[in-house]
Amino acid sequence: MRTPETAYDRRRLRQWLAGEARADGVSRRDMLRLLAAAGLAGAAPVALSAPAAAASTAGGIVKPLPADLFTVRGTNAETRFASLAGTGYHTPNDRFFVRNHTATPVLSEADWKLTVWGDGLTHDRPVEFSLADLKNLPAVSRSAFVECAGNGRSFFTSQQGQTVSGTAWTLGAIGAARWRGARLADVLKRAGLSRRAVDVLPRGLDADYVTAEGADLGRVRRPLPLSKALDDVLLAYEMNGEPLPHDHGHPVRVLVPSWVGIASIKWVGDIQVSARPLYTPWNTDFYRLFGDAHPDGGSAPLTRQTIKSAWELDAQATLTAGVTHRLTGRSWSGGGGVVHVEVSTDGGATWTAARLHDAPRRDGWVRWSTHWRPASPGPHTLLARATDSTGRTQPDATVHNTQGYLFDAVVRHVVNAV
Ligand SMILES: Nc1nc2c(c(=O)[nH]1)N[C@H]1C(S)=C(S)[C@@H](COP(=O)(O)O)O[C@H]1N2
Ligand SMILES: [Mo]
Repeated sequence: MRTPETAYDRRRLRQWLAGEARADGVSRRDMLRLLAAAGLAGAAPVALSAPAAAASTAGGIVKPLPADLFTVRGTNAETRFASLAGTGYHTPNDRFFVRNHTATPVLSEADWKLTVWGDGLTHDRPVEFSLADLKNLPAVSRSAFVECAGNGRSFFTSQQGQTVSGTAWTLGAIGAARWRGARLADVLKRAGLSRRAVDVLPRGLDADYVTAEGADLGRVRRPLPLSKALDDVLLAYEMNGEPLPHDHGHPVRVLVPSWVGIASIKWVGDIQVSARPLYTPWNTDFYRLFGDAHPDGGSAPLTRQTIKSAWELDAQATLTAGVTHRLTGRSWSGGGGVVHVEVSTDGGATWTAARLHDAPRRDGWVRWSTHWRPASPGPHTLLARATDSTGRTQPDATVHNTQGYLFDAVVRHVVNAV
């Protein structure tokens, strides 16, 4: 599949080979592996300096994480899907999942500023924006989900018997919110965007990310191609009508609709605008597909999210047999709005259409419901399978990748009738 990002990535890598790209905090080995995968090799790449060591920080989420709303996983908190039943279209801020590489920094609006800098600006001179400056630009509201690329990762193991690395999310590493903020395009234009600009690199103000092996990868940052940066990306300062909460990037985060969550950098403090392609560990070693079914050096950097469905029920939920229940759930896709959802209550032997409660929405999910009367006590397997506006339907199994990204298969949700 030759997506625009694939072609763009090959061009970037060629430029790195020619010494025209920058790779900060990326090992030479990773760059060489990517070059091999893209079928580019030959010239000797420039030497890279070794990353400096730093102490790792303890995880910390500011908002309360009651057990009926969240499952805590390391420095992260997964939304319990059962807690979304009846909450409306947007995920309330108090139950929106949190994915932190390190810990939530508590930043003040008054002290915050955004620095836009780099050789992709016309004057190559840093330009600063206060929160008031951002609010003086035209405000845009948009409804979009943020979903971790690893959402559903645990099912590679529990359903497919495969080993993957990373946080063992079930399906709750997603939330949909109404975001309000300035267009990144307006900020870049105001800063003086040059025609030479190719990459935009937002960077968080949270602490350096130190891997389990002790490598300091620097602050969380991932390059965005200029084409996406100028398209539909926001610098959001409101979430569901409230100032952005601390855990979700207060006072300002990047919001990249339909793309993997890592693109939506929280607590953004500076944005490098570059005339040369940029690499960070977040578009080299992470957020590509590696494994037997993928090119040796990995796929192109991940962009759009995949397609999924979830029941608003706990795993192993208990339901009364012989009684009709109204069951609810949600389905979503990064490829387009969800147009159809089928459900099965007998492990996949028979399927019926679920009733959809929302029109198909790009960058969003649809709520759905079905009625079911468990005829007999005992375990039953519920399945839900979505189809999006591009015609894509959830498969029975997901092709394995070592880091467990983009799980899209139908999940087998076991409940117990009593
Ligand atoms: N600065 C910063 N931005 C970040 C992260 C982070 O750890 N630090 N995590 C990313 C990842 S992997 C995801 S999935 C989303 C999660 O957003 P949320 O915590 O608001 O749900 O934020 C992204 N932005
Ligand atoms: Mo993520």
